[in-house]
Amino acid sequence: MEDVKQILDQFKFKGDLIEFKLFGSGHINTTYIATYDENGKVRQYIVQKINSNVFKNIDALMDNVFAVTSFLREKIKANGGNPNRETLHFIKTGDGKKYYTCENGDCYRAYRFVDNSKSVDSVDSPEIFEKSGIAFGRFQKYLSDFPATTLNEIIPDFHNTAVRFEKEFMPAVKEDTQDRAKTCREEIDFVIKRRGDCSRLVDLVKEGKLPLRVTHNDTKLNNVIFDEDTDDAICVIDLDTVMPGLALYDFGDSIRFGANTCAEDEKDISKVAIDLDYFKAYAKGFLSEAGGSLNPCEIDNLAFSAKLMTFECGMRFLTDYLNGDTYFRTAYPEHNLVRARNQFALVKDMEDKMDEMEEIIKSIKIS
Ligand code: ADP
Ligand code: GN1
Ligand code: MG
Repeated sequence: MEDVKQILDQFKFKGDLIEFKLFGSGHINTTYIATYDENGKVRQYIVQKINSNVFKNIDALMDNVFAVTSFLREKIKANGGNPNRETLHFIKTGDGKKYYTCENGDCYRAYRFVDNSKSVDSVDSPEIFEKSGIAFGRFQKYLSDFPATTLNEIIPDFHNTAVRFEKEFMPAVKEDTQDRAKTCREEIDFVIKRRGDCSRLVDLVKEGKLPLRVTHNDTKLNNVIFDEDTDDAICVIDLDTVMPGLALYDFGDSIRFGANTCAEDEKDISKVAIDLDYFKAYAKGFLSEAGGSLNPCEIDNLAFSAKLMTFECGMRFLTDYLNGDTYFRTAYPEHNLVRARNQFALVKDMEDKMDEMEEIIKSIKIS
C-alpha cells in the first residue's frame, strides 16, 4: 500500500488520526477503518481499495454507486427515515473526485462508517435474518423506479449461470492451467450433472416471464449492517454490483449464505445443511417488502433460486480454484475448493428438501 497518510489526506477528514486498520471480511475489495478524534469526538470512516482486477471500469462503478445512493437518500427521506444512517454516505476527494487514484494506479474510495453499527458473518436467530430480508426487500422496493437504463453494467452476465458454465467453468476445466482438475473430479462431475439447471432463469427472462429489475446482486449477510443495540438491519452496503438483474438473484444469494447451518468455508461438510427456519424467516422478511411487486413466476421460482445461486457460487469458487485463485481472496491454497465443496453440499441438501422449501413459500401470505 502506498503511504497511508498520502491516501487519507485526499479525503480531507477532520481531526487527528488515532488508528487505521484492516476491517471486515469481504472477498473482493481491501477494506480499512480510519478512526479520527475531532475535538474530542470519535469519527470513523471506511476506506477501501477497489479491486481493479474484478472491476475493470472504476469510473462507471463509482458513477453507479453515487447515482444509486443519491436516489436512495431521497426515497429514505420521503419515507421518514434517516438517510445518513440508512444508506452509504460517500466522501469525495478534496478536488471533487469520486475516488482517488494513487501513482501506482491503485484506487481508493471513502465513506462514513455508520455509528453504532456492526456487520455479522452469521446470525444466531431467525429473527435477525428476517431483518436482513426486510432490508434487502426494501432496497429493491426503493429502487423499483430507478431509471435502470442509466446504470452501467459493471460485470456483464454476473448471474447468468449458463454463461458462467459455458464461458468460465468448462474452459477452466479444459485448460486446467494449475493441474488441479485431478484433485476435484467429483466436484467437476457434480457441476456437469446439473448443467440443465443453469439456463432455467435466463430462459424465463427470454420468454418474457421474469422481469429485469434493479437489484443488488450480492446479498450476503455481511453486506447489511445492523444496529449494535437493537440488532435492527439499518443499511445495505457493498453496492458495487447494483445492476439490472432478477429479484430471484437477490433472494437466492441471501439464502445461500445466511441459511447455511455453517460458514461458507466450513471444511466439515457433514455439518452443512439448509436451516428451514432461517429460510422461512428470510422469505417472510423479504416478501413483506418486495413481495407485492413480484409476479407469479418469480414467486414460483424463489425456492429454486436459492439452489441455483448456491450452485452458481460453488461453480465460481471451483472455477477460481482451477484457475489458480485469481478472483476471490483466499487464506490458504485449497480455500476455494473447500468453499466449492461446502456450497455443493448445501445444493445437495436443498435438492433433498426442495418440496419443503416450496411448501414454506406457499405458506407465506403475500400482500
Ligand atoms: P467487499 O466487496 O470486499 O465485500 P464490502 O463493501 O462488502 O467489500 O466491505 C467489506 C466488509 O467490510 C463488509 O462485509 C463489512 O463486514 C465491512 N464493512 C464495510 N462497510 C462497513 C460499514 N459502513 N460499517 C460496518 N462494516 C462495514
Ligand atoms: C463476493 O464482495 P463480497 O465478499 O461481498 C462476490 C459475490 C460472491 C461472494 C461469495 C463482486 O462477495 O458474488 O457471492 O463473494 N462478489 C463479487 O462469498 O464477485
Ligand atoms: Mg461485501
